[in-house]
Amino acid sequence: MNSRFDIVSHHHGPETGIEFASRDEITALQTARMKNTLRHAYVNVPHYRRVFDDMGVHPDDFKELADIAKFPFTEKKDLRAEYPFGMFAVNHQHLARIHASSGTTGLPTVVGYTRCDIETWADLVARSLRAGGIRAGDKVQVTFGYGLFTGGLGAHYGVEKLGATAIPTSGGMTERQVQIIRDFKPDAILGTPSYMLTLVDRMRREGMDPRDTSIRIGIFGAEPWTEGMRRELETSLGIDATDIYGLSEIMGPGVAQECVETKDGLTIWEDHFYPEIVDPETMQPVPDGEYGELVITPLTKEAFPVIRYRTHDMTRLLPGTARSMRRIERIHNRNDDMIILRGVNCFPSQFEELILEDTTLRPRFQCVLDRKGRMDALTLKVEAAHGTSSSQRADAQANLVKQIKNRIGISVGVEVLDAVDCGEGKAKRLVDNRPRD
Ligand code: DLL
Repeated sequence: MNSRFDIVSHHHGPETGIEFASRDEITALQTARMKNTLRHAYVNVPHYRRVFDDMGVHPDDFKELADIAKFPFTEKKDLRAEYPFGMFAVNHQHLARIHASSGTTGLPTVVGYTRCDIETWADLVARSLRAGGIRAGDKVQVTFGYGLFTGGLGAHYGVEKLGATAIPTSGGMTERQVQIIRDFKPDAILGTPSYMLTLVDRMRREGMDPRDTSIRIGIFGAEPWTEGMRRELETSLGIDATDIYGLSEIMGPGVAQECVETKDGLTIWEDHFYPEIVDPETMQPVPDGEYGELVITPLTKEAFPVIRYRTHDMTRLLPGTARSMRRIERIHNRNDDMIILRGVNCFPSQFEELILEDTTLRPRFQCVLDRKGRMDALTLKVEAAHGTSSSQRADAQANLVKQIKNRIGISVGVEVLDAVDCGEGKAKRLVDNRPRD
C-alpha cells in the first residue's frame, strides 16, 4: 500500500542498485562514459571537433575525471549559433523527439532525443518521482506545460515509466485544474511552485480547504524557490514537497531530485551526469562544498551530447545522504539574473524571503528594473493577501521598503497590488525595462 511509512521504509532494508553504488563504482562508470561522450561529440558534431582542435585537446587526452578541466565549456550562445539542428550528433531519421527551451531572448535553444535518450530520460524521471515519494499506482496530476517545454512531456513519460497514472492537465485553466483535483483525486501533483500557489488560492476562493484534497506529495521545480515557500506549500496543502531540477540543454526535468526522507538538497543522478562547480570569474573548478556555477556534462546522450555545459545556476556540491550520489544545494539564483543596483548585488529570492514574513502579502511578485535619469531603479510589485484593508497595505508597503533597506541594503520602490501577473508557467521574476546602451 502507498502509506507515508512506505516512503522511509526502504531506509531500513539493504540498499542495492545504482542509486546506492559505492563512490568507486560511480567514478569508474563516469570515467568510462565520459570517454565515450567526448569521442562521440568530437566525431559527430562539427562544433566540438572545431573547438577541441582549436584548444589543442583530443578525446584521447582524457584519462581520468580531473582531465575534463582541459576541455572547453559549452555556452547557450554556442548552441544558438548552430540553430536549429547543428549540434545534433545523429541523423534526423534517428530522432524520436525535438524540444526547445523557452526563449528568453532571441532564438530558442533546440534539443533532440533518440528513442534511447527518451527511455533514459523516462527512467531518470521515474527514479526522481520515486525519490520524491510517488509510487506505482499513484495518480499524478502533471501541471507542467506540455509542448516544446521539456517539463510536461518529460514528467509525463516518467510517471508512466514508474507505473503511476498520469493526469496530463498541463498548465493553465486553473478552475478546471481545481475541479480535476476534487473529482479525480490525485495522490501527487507536479508543477512549478508558483503555479501551485495559484491553485491553492483558487481552492480557497472556491471555499475548499486545500488540506482536504487527496494530494499527499508535491514535486516542484523549473524555477527557483525557497525553504519559506516549501513550508507555505506543505502546510497549506498538508503534503510533502520536494524539489526537482533539470534543464533542456542537459535533458529536461530529472537531472537532480530531492529525496523525501531527508529534504536536504537534490541528489544529482551521477550515473548519467558529471557535475562540476566552477568559479564564474576564473572558470576554474572549485572543491566540493564551495559555491560556484554548476557545469554539467551528460554522460549517455546520443542525439545531443554537450560538453561542460554552463548552467549559470549557482549552487554547491555536497556528499550523498539518502543516496550515495552527491547532492546539489537548492538553487536560489542564476549568476545571470543577478540584479546589481547601485553597486549592491541582490537576487529575487531574497525579496521572496522578506515577503513571506508578512502575512498581509502573498509571495507573488515581480522585480521591475527601470532607468530613472542616470540611475537604475528597482520596483517590487507584490500581491496583497485577500481581504487586506488599504491601511494594512500601506503598512506592508512601508515595512517592506524598510526591511529591504535594512537587510539587503538597497532602496527600492514597493507597490502592493491586487494582482501581479508572473505568467502561467515559470514565474517571471525580473522585468528589465532599462534601455540597452
Ligand atoms: O525548467 C526543466 C524542468 C522542468 C525542470 C520541470 C524541473 C521541472 P529549462 O526551461 O531549460 O528547463 O530551464 C532550466 O530553470 O537552468 C534553472 O535556472 C531553472 N530551474 C529548473 N529547475 C529548478 C529548480 C526546465 N528546481 C533552468 N530550482 C535551470 C531552481 C530551477 N531553478
